Amino acid sequence: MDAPASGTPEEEIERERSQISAALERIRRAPSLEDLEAEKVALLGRRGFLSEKLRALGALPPAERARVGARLNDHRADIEREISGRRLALKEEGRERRLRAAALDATLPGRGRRPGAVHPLSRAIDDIVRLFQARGFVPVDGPEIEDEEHNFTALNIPPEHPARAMHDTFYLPDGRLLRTHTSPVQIRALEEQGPPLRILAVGRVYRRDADVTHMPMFHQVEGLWVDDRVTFAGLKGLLTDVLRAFFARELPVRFRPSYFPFTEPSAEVDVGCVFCEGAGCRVCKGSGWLEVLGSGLVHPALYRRLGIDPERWSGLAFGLGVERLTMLRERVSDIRYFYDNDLRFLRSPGGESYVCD
Ligand code: 2U9
Repeated sequence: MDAPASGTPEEEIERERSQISAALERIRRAPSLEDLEAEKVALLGRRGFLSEKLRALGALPPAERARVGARLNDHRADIEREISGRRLALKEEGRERRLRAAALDATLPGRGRRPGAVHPLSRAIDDIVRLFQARGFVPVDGPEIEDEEHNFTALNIPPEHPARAMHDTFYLPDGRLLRTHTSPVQIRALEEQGPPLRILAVGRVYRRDADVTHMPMFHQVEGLWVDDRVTFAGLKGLLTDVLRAFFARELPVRFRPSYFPFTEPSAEVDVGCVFCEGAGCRVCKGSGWLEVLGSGLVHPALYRRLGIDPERWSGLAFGLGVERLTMLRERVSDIRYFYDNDLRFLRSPGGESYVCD
């Protein structure tokens, strides 16, 4: 503010008016709330322009004091009105600036939320385990590094048996091996707890093999139910029910005679082709059937080796490859998709690019 005025009262009033109107103009143009606050302090603060003027009132004669006082009050009211108007305007400008900075186009389509999903193989394992648990089977674990005794010999696969070569085993330098099936888990359960038992061995197995339907590591589920009255008819009923529940369809199921060293009799289990409904297609090689399981009654030689009486106990056994069953259920054309970790596949395993035609 200018220095205290000297001159005629008219000149002084005129100077004061122009000072006030300059101040009001600064208020209207204040670029920020901080500048506005500084202006307020300079005009209305304890040592501000108006306070100095008011203090000077006391020195005036009473008649003039009232007049000048009234004028100063008018100035104060003008100043306060302009300040609160500018404050509102600045706040509104700030709000608009912030909104513009966070610009949101409400007409854009939503990005959506992509929740995680359980891997198709884990989903299949969960389903299979649940179905067998509902039928009294108890899941059991065992080592993935095995010895020849538990992986082969105890299963009636002696050293020179061609089945050993068929399994394409990974051997460790010390003669141990990566289990080629989950059967040794069940041998260990028979050794440790003996019959009666109803167990499910689920886990990774390893074979030197790799193409569109084979991986060097894959997952098996094997079941073993040993009791005093287990029958082949029971085996057929059990597996038929579980397969229909797994595929959620009343599929035709057939048991075809086969050979495994650890079961006698043995049967491979087929379901009506889920792709062509039995008419014959590329996947079922024109047969109308898909092989999904191996099964049989436990070979008496296994019991004898373990000191279990084959006259007293009978058992059913089965084995399945989780990847194969999942490929059929989800219509996946290449086993390697399960392990590529490509989110496009994982979000839609049966999606167009991955299905069998
Ligand atoms: C014990 C006794 C018997 C397990 C069985 C199969 C038939 C079978 C294959 C299916 C596809 C393996 O993953 S696959 O290549 N399995 O065909 N497995 S019976 O039999 C046993 C297991 C343990 C003590």
